[in-house]
Amino acid sequence: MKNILVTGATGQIGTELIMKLRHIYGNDHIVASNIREHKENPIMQSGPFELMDVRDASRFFEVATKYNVDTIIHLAAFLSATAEKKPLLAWDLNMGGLINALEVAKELECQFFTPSSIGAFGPSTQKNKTPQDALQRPNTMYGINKVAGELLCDYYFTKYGVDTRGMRFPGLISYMALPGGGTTDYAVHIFYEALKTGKFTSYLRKDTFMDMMYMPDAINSIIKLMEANPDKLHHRNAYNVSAMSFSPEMIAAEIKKHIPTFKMSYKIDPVRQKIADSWPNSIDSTAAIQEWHFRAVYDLKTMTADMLKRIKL
Ligand code: AKB
Repeated sequence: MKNILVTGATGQIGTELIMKLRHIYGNDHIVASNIREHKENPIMQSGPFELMDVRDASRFFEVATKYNVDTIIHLAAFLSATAEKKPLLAWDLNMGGLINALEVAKELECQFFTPSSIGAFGPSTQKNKTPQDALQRPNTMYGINKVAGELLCDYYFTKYGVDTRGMRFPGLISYMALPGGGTTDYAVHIFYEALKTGKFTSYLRKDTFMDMMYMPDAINSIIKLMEANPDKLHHRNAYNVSAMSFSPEMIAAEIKKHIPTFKMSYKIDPVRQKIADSWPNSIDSTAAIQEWHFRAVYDLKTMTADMLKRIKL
């Protein structure tokens, strides 16, 4: 990885990933791109930035060629709850953007990463310790996009030799940039509300288990997977990765250890509850551990303590 183009750069993953990549590979070698500018975002000042709609194939080629990129990290996408509200737009952005990104990677012979998700599984998938190779019949637009995306990445690898790599991310928890439009977002917002108001209303039932990961682990995993020996990667698109699995009542209890007056209430959003119910409770990361030594450092306890320490209101 020498010159890396990151799409969806001002989002939750992009912001932290770009800061880290610029630190490792040098500011000028990491090109951030997004559909709009976010002046306050730290990535806008620390290196090259290009306005780009990933659905615009010729602009994608233009930006990638201008910076002579050899790696594309394609993050621009709608998350699950937004995709469920706007399914046609989600298809257009999530699939249209991905095929353009893969075409550029093919033409310019780039290494390629795009995230999949626990959303690539559905209600008929084994719920606990979901294996790497499990039934994938999601019933959400996001899930359909993710499964099609995994297959498309496999296709570009086998047919054109594009070095595609991916992970099925769980909910990602971070303090630098807020998530937007996801089903797992509650696990970030709860910290801000706990610190601001001392209370939080969960839109998911208290016993809804989902996989999660703290952002530093997610960022390190992306870099580790991209630097892994290609000969060892049998699953490529995409690896199950998880650091912890918890429910709203469990994270509330952990926050209470730091803020004893914290109060949790529940007002269920049927759309997000239905999505969460269709996803696994916990996935099995064995293939990622075996093939490229995936490892997450943070668990619920250490992530909670760090979030509460680092959030600046
Ligand atoms: C979402 O909730 O949509 C995402 C995801 C798990 O893919 N955070």
